[in-house]
Amino acid sequence: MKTVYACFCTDVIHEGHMNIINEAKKYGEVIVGILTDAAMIRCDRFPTVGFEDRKKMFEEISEVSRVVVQSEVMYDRIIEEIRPDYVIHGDEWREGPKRAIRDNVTDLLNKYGGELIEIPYTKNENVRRIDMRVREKLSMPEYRCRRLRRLLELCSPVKAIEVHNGLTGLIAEKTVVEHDGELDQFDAMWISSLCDSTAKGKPDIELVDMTSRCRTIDDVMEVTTKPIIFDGDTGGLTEHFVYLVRTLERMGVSAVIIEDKVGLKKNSLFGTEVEQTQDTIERFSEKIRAGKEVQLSDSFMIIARIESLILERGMEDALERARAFRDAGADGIMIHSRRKTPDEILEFCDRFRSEDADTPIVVVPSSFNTVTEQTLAEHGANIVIYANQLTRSAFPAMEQTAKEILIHHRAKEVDDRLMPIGRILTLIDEL
Ligand code: SPV
Ligand code: MG
Repeated sequence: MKTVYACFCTDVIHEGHMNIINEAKKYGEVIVGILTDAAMIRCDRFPTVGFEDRKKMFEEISEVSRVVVQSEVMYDRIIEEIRPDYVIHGDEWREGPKRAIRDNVTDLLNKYGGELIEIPYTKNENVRRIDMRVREKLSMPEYRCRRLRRLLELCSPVKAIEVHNGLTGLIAEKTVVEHDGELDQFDAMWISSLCDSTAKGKPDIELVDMTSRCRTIDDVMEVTTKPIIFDGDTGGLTEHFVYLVRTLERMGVSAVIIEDKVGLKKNSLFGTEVEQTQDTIERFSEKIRAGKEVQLSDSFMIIARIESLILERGMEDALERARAFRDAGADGIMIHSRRKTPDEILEFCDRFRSEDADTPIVVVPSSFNTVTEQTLAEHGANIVIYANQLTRSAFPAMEQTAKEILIHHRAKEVDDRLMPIGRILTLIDEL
């Protein structure tokens, strides 16, 4: 009996999947592979159904003789293990980043004379609706909020990118790349105070009020499913911060990061060039404690951001604060630096990790941007935030276009650089 292998990355079995299984059956014994959660988030999206239940779903199909676990997006290991006569897949992977998986499978099959069977992807209203439902579920507050904690278990590190409106949210949500034979995408979104303020033409001094910042969160949430980490600046007065915690939890935000500064907050990347005051350990710990006390769910995270290195108060001060804020209940520590090299960040991570193996560490490599995610993770960082790069790339492009239109008194000269009208009209999916 010949064997046919089909890997599925789905929470629901619909007619498209059954079509693949029925077709596979014509060629031999059907072996189904189920992607693990960690592989699924690289290749497609977060599962809404647990791994065991996804596996069971396929075990219950009589046409399937065996269900196996595929723990990597690429097929090398699984093909070596089961050496199927055929691999079957829908033809949608001929386009876009998933083409890399197809190339990987054909290379592997060619080595021993295995064959690829491709069948037309089932595209109809019913399948589209089912897909939309899964996405909507992922965007619901309780599902979205708790996924950051799950990501911390699955990814090393979790990668978040700055978003400040629906459009940047869509970029964070949908950008998938193939590189070096692997697929990758961002895991989470960062709603930066700097970029949210800049998008509104305002300075980053806690001038944009929380109502307006929550409006930004809502715009992002409307069109995305990935977890959100909110830049809560100083958190304001403790008496106000507790209300913010409740609001963010209700909205489905996964974490708020608050920084240990008081008074008129200025952006950290100014460092000591402007006057900035660090809060006392006691008072900031009290703010964290108050936030944790009002929090209702188990999932929401309050992360304490330490500004000692930014304000040149030294490593010992940073570490003392990390211990104190963790003991006050902080669910994670963000350590920031504006040095060009990552040395002090890595030293902090090493020293904090040597005494605390678990508390998540968050880093923002804006200035020390030569360091890779892998190095940061090796030193114990759990979340890496790309805090402002979307805004900083969009602004010069827009400014250049505005200048050239003024110079040429027409738009023809800029046209080659622009997204085609056809693409912008179809960029946003309709319901
Ligand atoms: C932000 O993105 O608003 C931040 C990070 O707080 S930083 O600008 O580096 O201070
Ligand atoms: Mg900020």
